[in-house]
Amino acid sequence: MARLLLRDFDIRKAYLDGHAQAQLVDMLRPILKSAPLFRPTTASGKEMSVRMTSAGSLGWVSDKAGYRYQDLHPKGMSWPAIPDPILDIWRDLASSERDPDCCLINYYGEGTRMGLHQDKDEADFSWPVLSVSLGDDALFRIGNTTRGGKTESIWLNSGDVVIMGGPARLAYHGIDRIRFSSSRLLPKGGRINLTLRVAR
Ligand code: MD3
Ligand code: FE
Repeated sequence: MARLLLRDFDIRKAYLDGHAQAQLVDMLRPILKSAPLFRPTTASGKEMSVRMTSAGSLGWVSDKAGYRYQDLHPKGMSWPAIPDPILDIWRDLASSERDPDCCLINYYGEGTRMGLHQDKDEADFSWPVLSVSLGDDALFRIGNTTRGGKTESIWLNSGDVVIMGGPARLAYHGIDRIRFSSSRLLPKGGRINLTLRVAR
């Protein structure tokens, strides 16, 4: 397992082996069944290309009323619990003090991207955010804590885990593109990204 530091982003290449990745995907199936993926709209009314849902006591939603964490899925059901093997990754790499209250699940189909943005909807930025990549390769772009300036890009592969703490926590970041069908982990292709967060 290689460890890479890029602008305070702590990247663990191949933290999860193939077996562990397949196990995580199996655990996500019932979650996606009880809390289906939805396509969020921005406050300006545009649909995002990524589809998402959450596990945990809180989930992230976005609609005409804005971005926020809330305790119910847009369709009204509670979010499913975060499976223990996912919490174990957080406890190993992010914090043994406190568990995350949100596991955001992003799904990238063919052609999906996520523009450069900051994650600022959480109450306390001193908690890190942890990301787990599953499925197709993704070109991840890292910027600065203010808009503009030079950026750096790195390919994230299935099984990679990234920890964003300290100065990286408020850095602009995004996904420029995925290499659709580059992985065989997900039968229909695409990429799942899990982000674990302390939202409140
Ligand atoms: C840096 N997700 O869900 S993961 C997001 O691959 C998000 O789905 C991307 O950006 C994805 O908000 C990137 C890496 C990541 C996640 C959260 C961060 C980087 C971050 C929070 C703060 C700083
Ligand atoms: Fe983000």
